Amino acid sequence: MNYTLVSFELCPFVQRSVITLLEKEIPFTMTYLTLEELYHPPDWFTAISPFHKVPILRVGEVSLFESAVIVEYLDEVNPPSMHPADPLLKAWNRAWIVFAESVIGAHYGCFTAQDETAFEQSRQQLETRLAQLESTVKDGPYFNGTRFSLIDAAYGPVFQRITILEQRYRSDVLVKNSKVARWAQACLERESVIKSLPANFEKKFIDYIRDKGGYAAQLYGA
Ligand SMILES: N[C@@H](CCC(=O)N[C@@H](CS)C(=O)NCC(=O)O)C(=O)O
Repeated sequence: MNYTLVSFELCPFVQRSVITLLEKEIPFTMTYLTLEELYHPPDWFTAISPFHKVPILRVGEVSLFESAVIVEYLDEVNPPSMHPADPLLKAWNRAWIVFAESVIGAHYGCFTAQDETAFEQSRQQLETRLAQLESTVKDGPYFNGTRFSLIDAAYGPVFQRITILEQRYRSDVLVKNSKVARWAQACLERESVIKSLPANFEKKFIDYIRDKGGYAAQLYGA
């Protein structure tokens, strides 16, 4: 099967699919939307993306949307599965993959905050979310132990972004939650997670924050 992934370079949701494709050694091609095209989607993109969001996975004539669904599809048709085999544990993993979107959202709120109040609100939300996550993490190094799973592919991208910004400013949000911090480190060191980042990602990410202006730009963009 020939897969094409429609992407935007800074998107953590796209990266989930890239990590899954790399882990499974599935060949694929990428098409990138620019930031301008993401804000003002061209007709070809609105025709295949019902919510005008990336990622889109083109599978023949079908355009799949929603990153969690895309990776489930890739996992199902390209065994062995990257989910745990036990149905209850699999459902538990899926539930916490849904939760990842709120971690990504809280972190997005931090690095796009226009004023200090908005920043502190998002920061607080991120801390709450990571503390909730802490209670779910076991012995590691990955969420399910020694085996890298779809849930690690879901969190790896947000751990990368949190780490980049923590290194530029505050350095406590991950460290406060030691089990999450250890899990994050294992994900950061995973080859597929590293390779899923586009070239010069950190510079592009910081440029994006700087261009958004406001409080976060002062904090992280210098
Ligand atoms: N729930 C979606 C979220 C995808 C998403 O928010 N993508 C962002 C880029 S990171 C996007 O396309 N934003 C454009 C828009 O919201 O119009 C998924 O998991 O695929």
